Formats: sequence, structure tokens, C-alpha cells
Amino acid sequence: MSRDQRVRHNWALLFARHKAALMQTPLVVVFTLAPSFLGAPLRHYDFMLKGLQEAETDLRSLSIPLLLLQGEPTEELPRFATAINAGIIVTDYSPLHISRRWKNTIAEQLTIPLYEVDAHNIVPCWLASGKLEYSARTIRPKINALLGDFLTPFPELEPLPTTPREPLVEWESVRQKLHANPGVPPVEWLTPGEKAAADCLNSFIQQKLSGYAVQRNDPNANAISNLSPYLHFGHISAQFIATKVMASHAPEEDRKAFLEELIVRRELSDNFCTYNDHYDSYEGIPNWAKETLTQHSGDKREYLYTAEEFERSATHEPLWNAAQHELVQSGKIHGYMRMYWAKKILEWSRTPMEAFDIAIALNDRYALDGREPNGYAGVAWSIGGVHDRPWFEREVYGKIRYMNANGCARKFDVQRYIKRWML
Ligand code: FAD
Ligand code: FO1
Repeated sequence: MSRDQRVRHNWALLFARHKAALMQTPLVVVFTLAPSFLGAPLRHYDFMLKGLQEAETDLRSLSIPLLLLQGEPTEELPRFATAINAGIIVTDYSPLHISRRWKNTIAEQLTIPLYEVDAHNIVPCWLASGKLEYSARTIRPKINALLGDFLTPFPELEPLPTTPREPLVEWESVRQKLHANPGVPPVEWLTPGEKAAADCLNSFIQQKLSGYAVQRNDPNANAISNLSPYLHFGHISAQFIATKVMASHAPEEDRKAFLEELIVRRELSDNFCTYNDHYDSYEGIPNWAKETLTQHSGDKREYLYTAEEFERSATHEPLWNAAQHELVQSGKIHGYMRMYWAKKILEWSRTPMEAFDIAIALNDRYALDGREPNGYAGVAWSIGGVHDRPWFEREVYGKIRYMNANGCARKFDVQRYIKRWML
């Protein structure tokens, strides 16, 4: 268990349970807690460990033990598999370099089968497409053609026919041993875990889904689901969300708009990270974007800020500073503001490469839903035109789509947003 840290609606866990029944062997769920994960600070570990603690309790009620191994996954997991004489290992799927490196290194050390199940996407990433897709337009028909096969009901997770055990994880000592940077403190406004995620989904469907198509671009409207941290840590299944949204009574246009984001845009991001090795760097953007940004690399930058000035919301633009404050304080930037936030980093950085690295670093450091394919694809879209097309040419941006505060003011009450976040 790595990406999909939940008990219900988890195909990797269901498959492992199925294999245990076939092989008539016990089943153990293992989470390997690495000493660090792409520099994630305390904010993320607090959210993640509370979610894992809930999963451990829920699994225990099914007599399925959850074990937490602390250390390098590539050492701890093979050692543990040997120690318990494991018959097979089943894992979930993540396209990130760190996850692939772990799994490849572990697979090389094993003499038993290792199965990888895409429990995150509705249409498994490698079935939706076997290559890097150009945009939502090209992947959408491929996903839609297979949705029917994969939008199926989930079977129940059967308990193990053994007596329930005592908790096998010393959560306090796990927290002591973890050296997560307290510089980015936990958030209070969002409760971690599978139950809170389900409640978040229910209140979204009941109170916000109607009107989502129009309201979702207004950061003052509180119209978006706030499901992304739960999806990032796998506390909730996208497939489960999709089936609940489809079955809701919200207007068709709102359901369609939400499912486009949840299914097509989200699975396009996994496609991007699966088939583009440079998904988290400027190197990974398309050639047309590199050419146009290079052509304009000599343009005069009216404003220039360092990574540290961006981090401190120390720019001349109150709207941008407010978006950065929202990120630092709440661990999330509203989806519409996120595009504007990243594009201004392009406009006010020395080079596009530096802008790309700054946006990724700030997003991964502060965003609860960060270190996520959606984040890498989101930055690459904003700064490098990935999944987008050339627009009217202008200073600094070249043909990369432009956004500015006036554009925001046409969409929503900018002063209200600034007041809310410039505490
Ligand atoms: P809702 O509007 O309620 O959407 C529901 C779900 O649909 C989201 O949780 C997400 O899984 C998916 N979704 C929505 N918009 C997008 C999108 N543009 N691309 C892919 N999937 C989408 N998303 C992250 O999950 N983590 C990130 O680190 C992240 N960084 C981003 C950085 C930039 C520069 C940009 C432009 C976008 C980024 N996104 C990221 C995508 C999007 O902004 C967020 O997914 C969305 O705002 C999450 O909030 P929500 O769940 O309340 O959104
Ligand atoms: N997955 C693990 O298997 N072990 C970890 O120690 C771990 C830490 C971690 C910290 C922050 C974070 O945002 C994610 C983390 N994850 C960890 C992985 C995560 O759940 C996903 O597998 C990847 O982010 C892919 O989306």
C-alpha cells in the first residue's frame, strides 16, 4: 500500500485478498514509511499518518493486519517478505519516479511474483493509452471507450478467517522517529482519512455539485470539492466518486463538468507522468513551447523575483500574493488561481527553467495535494504549454497562454479574495 491508502474501493487490496483466498494463505498489508519523500514536510505526514491509522483500525476489524515498516522501502520490504516467507506481493500504481524506482529495485531482489494494480485511475493508465497523449481531446475518446468496462460496482473486502489481533503499529514511536520539517505545520480545516473523505464527497454532492460548471472558476464561491488531498493520499477512490456523481440529481452540465476534471484531466496527468520521463522539469515541455520561450528569453522582465521572494508573497501584485498566502496557509490554491499563480511565476522569473522549478518546489512544499501527477501536469500546462496549444504571441510568454489580474477581475471579485487571504 503506497498511493492508495484506503480500505474500501481499493482494487489492489481486493486483488491481494482474492489471491490470498486462492492460495489459502494469510494477507498482510504493509506500508513502508520512507525517511523522506520528495522533501514532504510535517503538514503531509500528519495528514497521511492519521489516514493510515484509520486504515489500520478498519483493517483490524476485518482481521487483516496493517504493518508499517520505517526505513528505505527498497531494503525494508524485501527483508520483510523474506522474513514472513511471502508467496506474492501486490502493490498499487504510481507513475512518479520515486515510486517506480522503489518498485523496480524491489522487484529485482524478489524471487516471488510482484503484481502492480492501478487502483488510482478508473481506466488503468496503461490501458487508456500506451503512449504520451497530446491533450484532453486525444485521450478523452480512449478513456470514454473503456469507461463502461471499468465503472463497475466494487465487491466487498472479505475479512480474513482469523481472530482479530492487537494493533501492530506503535504510532507514537513512528511519529518520534520521523524527522518531518515542522516549518510547514498541519492544516486544521481538513480532516484526514477515509471517513472524512466520504463526508467531504457527500457534502459536495448535496451542496455544491449543482452550479459547479459555472461556479468552479470563482475562488470566492467555495464551489469546488476539496477532494484533491484525499485523492492524492488515496483516502478515496476516483471510481467511487464518479459513480456517486453520476447517480446524483445534479444538472447534467454540472455532472459533466466535474467528471471531465475528475476522469479525463486527472487520468491525463497520470498519462503525462507515465510516458514523459521529464514530467517534473522544463525539459519535459513540448518543442514548440521551448522554441517560443527561448525566442523571448531576452525580453525585458518588468518585475523579477527570487524563489524566496515568491515564497514570502513579496511581489508587487496583491492578487498573486494572496494566492501564495492561500497556498501557504491552507495547503491548497483554488484551481483557477493556480493557473494564474504559476503563469505569473513564469512572467516574473529570470528564466522559464527557473520559473518551472520554483512553481514545482512551492507546490510540493506547501500543497497538501502536491507531489502529484496533477501538480506536475498543472505546472507544465501553465508554464510549458503541455496539453495546451500556442496562443497569440507576446512579451516573455511567447505563445504560451497568458493570464493576468484583469482577466481574473472579469471572472470574480478580486478584492474579496485578496482581503480573505492577505491576513
Ligand atoms: P475540483 O474542481 O473539485 O476537482 C475534483 C478533482 O478533479 C480534483 O481533485 C482533481 O483530481 C481533478 N481535477 C480538477 N482539475 C484538474 C486539473 N486541472 N488537472 C487534473 N485534475 C484535475 N491538482 C492536484 O491534485 N495536485 C496538485 O499539486 C495540483 N497542482 C496544480 C498546479 C497548477 C499550476 C495547476 C494549474 C493545477 C494544479 N492541479 C493540481 C490541478 C487542479 O488545480 C486541482 O486538481 C484542483 O484545484 C483540486 O481541487 P479540488 O479537488 O477542490 O477540485
Ligand atoms: N508513499 C509511500 O509508500 N511511503 C512513504 O513514505 C510516502 C510518503 C509520502 C509523503 C508525502 C506524500 O505527499 C506522499 C507520500 N507517499 C508515500 C506516496 C504517495 O502516497 C503517492 O504514492 C505518490 O505521491 C504518488 O502520487
